[in-house]
Amino acid sequence: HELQERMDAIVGNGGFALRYQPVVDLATEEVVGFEALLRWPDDPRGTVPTEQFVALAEETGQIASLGAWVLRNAAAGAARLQATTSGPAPYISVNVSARQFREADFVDQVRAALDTPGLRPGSLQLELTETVLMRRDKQIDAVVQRVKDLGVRIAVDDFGTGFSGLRYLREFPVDVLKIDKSYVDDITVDTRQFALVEGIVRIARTLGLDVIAEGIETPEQWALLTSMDCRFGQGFLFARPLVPDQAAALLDGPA
Ligand code: G
Ligand code: G
Ligand code: MN
Ligand code: NA
Repeated sequence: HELQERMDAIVGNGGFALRYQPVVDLATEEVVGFEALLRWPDDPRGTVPTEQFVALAEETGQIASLGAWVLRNAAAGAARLQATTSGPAPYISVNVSARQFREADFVDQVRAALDTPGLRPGSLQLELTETVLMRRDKQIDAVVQRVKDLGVRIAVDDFGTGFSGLRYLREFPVDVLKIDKSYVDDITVDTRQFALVEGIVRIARTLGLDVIAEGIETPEQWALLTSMDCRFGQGFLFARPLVPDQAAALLDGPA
């Protein structure tokens, strides 16, 4: 459990890193927001994959302090990005794991993040996976409602990869569907995959939800998504997860 000890030390030193991947309006390529992505800090022994240490942190309970660190730092990073632009304020989207969502002080952590000086009201979004929505109960519903009341938007991450059915879309105050990369990958070669993505886009529009296609890597994928009126996207075609200075460079400068 060497990794576990190293993680404790890093959280203690505030030493993780965040990258910011732009979300763009597919019609205009304008950056409308960023997804905060957690990275193990550079160390001589190489970098640990995020899935791996997030999963470990969930098992050990360290996700509580790690998640709090992410929320705080993503909010501070977003406030700095928003201060660099005279254009519309980009939002910040933060991944929240199932166990983090159940921490007793989660709503307080969100409230604290929203109190970050300079962070524009309404510019925080939380990404929940279908796993969270699948295991919904009174506690989860109450937490979602409380963060929604604080003006936070709720996105369903990795949409289409869970076994959650669609019922929660009717019962749950979701704002955004993020179409998983695995659906986007084959839309240019597989007409069934194309039809599925088109169907998701239509469901989102009918329900009044925003939709973001994830993992766009080619101009052909971009063109097809635009042709089906998928409004937003992210992926390596537009930008990889960026350090703050690179992210700021994509925004209009100060007036
Ligand atoms: O950035 P990357 O592709 O390596 O992310 C791998 C996985 O880790 C993704 O599923 C992503 O949602 C998750 N992830 C990235 N950052 C965070 C974070 O801050 N908190 C949580 N819980 N998961 C994250
Ligand atoms: O589970 P989630 O959707 O949060 O995962 C986001 C992860 O996907 C991030 O780690 C990010 O680095 C990765 N990612 C984002 N865009 C692309 C892309 O175009 N191609 C690939 N291979 N990975 C991507
Ligand atoms: Mn995500
Ligand atoms: Na995803």
